[in-house]
Amino acid sequence: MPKVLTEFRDAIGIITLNHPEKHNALSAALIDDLVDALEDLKRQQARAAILRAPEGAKVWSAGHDVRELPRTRRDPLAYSDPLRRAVREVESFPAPIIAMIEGGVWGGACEVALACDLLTATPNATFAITPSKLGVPYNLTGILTVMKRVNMAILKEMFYTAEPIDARRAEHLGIINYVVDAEQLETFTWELAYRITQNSPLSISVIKEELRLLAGAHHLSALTFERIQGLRRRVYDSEDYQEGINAFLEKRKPEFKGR
Ligand code: LCV
Repeated sequence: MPKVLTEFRDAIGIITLNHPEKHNALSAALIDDLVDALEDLKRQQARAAILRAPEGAKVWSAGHDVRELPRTRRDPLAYSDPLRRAVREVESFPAPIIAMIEGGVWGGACEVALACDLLTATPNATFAITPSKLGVPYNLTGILTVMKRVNMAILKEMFYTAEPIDARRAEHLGIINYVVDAEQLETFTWELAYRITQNSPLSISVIKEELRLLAGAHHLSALTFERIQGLRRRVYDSEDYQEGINAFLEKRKPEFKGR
């Protein structure tokens, strides 16, 4: 059973995350299907795409599949990690992607949603950035993705508390574009996508790529990069990293010791 469903009409692609048993956790298999769906829409020259969960979803996506996080002192968010691949594919897709959010968006799924070009959401949607809850040392490009959308004061609150913020607050803060009642969300989002498809796809795709390049233009020396990687390694090599994952799998609150 594919873990994402794809539709295409009027030059708009609709990708629906479709693994409800695991709350659309971003497993390697789901990400493979997501990337295939984006490739397919690229071939069909989609002028806009909508990334959504099934109607009425209580959870848009539960984030990285915690069961797939490495336990063997390996970087959990390395370049080849499926989550990293998904974010790169979303950001480099040659047309605008609108994340249409119902329900909770957790962890790495928050990064995928915020990597999209626009976000629409129902009032009950929530957004939580959760690495500190699991003991995961988020990676530089992942932090950069969310930094592009969330101002530093709010981003620090989201990273440090790992608590969800609701769609109204996110809209007020400019993190998402529109909050729309559930009954109108699909039509509203479709019409937004349709208006985009009536403009020049060539102009829009080059502007999207320029914005991606300019927003990502941060100089980091090799020394700084290696220093950060060393700091991150101390975290994913730590007992706390193991404790965070064990606590999740054992459905209990983690007890972090700072070592
Ligand atoms: C695997 C899951 C998951 C899941 N993975 O239903 O950003 S980082 O660095 O943190 C990154 C590493 C990351 O994205 O980490 C994941 C962050 N995600 C979260 O913290 C959300 C974890 N999930 C939850 O808090 C709850 O599952 C929610 C609130 C999403 C739904 O709660 P609910 O009570 O409705 P369950 O918790 O009972 O989950 C149903 C099944 O889905 C699995 C969960 O283990 C359970 O499986 P079993 O039925 O086998 O016990 N599941 C949920 N999230 N991210 N598996």
